[in-house]
Amino acid sequence: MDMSILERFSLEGKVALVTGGAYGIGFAIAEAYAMAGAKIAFNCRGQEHLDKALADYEAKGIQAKGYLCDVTDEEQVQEMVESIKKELGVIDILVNNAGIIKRIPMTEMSAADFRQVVDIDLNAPFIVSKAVLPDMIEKGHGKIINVCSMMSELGRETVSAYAAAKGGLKMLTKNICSEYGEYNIQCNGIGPGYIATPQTAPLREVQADGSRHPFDRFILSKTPAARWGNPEDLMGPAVFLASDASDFVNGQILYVDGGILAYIGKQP
Ligand code: NAP
Ligand code: GCO
Repeated sequence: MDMSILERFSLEGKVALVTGGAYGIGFAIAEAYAMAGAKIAFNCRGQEHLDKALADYEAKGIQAKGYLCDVTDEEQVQEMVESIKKELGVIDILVNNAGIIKRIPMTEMSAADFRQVVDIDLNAPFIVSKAVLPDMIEKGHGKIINVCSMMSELGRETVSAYAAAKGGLKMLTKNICSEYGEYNIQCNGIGPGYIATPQTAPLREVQADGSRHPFDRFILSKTPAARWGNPEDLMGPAVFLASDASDFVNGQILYVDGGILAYIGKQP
């Protein structure tokens, strides 16, 4: 009997690694994967973040495995992947979610700052993908989801390093698709719009006079949905990209942006 349509979205028996899954978008994606039946592994750099995340997953009934691992460090990544293999099994689903942003005008940005953003947001997805691909090839299937951005398509002031990294991540996604699609490995991107997480908190800060941050107002004028996204808005699209339902989807970036990329913006 053919798989039912809902079974196509099941992640039962799968092992998922979500990098940077301690909070924010990564936490929501990992939670969704657990709800769909997957075993969850996540990592971050801060012990405090790790401890709080384990408690937060536990509070949702999720027995996640957490690892202290800087995704830019190839040795730490290899060790983490080996530990996950021993404790949970071979990684079936990788979400390259860990990321940072530095909002600095390019002419004022140091080369070191530029490099750090590119290192975490682009080099690290290469490092972690390279660590999980051999087992995916041997197993005959795998899902890699790269967390891209509006800045994979558009620029804006002060985010030169981030946009360069996320633009590169879009092309790394297409290249992993091209190089490993024949092994039944699908590599797609998910492109969140403006999502309310700690990373965007400075852009939503309430002003001294109680008014909305100018950037907050700007984003609401540019979003047909007239709201910021929440990490929960990414849960369904992320499950789709990790499941059998997307086995013939490869090299695509699925934008979850409330319509920003389609819209010129509300007339002032
Ligand atoms: P966030 O709230 O700042 O969380 C980032 C996570 O990544 C944290 O768990 C952080 O934990 C971890 N991390 C950062 N650098 C790391 C490293 N070198 N090694 C391991 N873990 C690291 O960010 P977010 O808003 O959830 O964003 C998650 C991803 O979505 C990022 O790639 C971001 O670029 C992308 N994105 C965000 C938005 C948005 O509007 N929020 C929109 C589009 C795309 P530690 O600091 O403890 O390591
Ligand atoms: C910014 C924001 C954005 C979001 C996201 C949009 O400063 O413009 O941080 O970059 O994080 O990437 O998709």
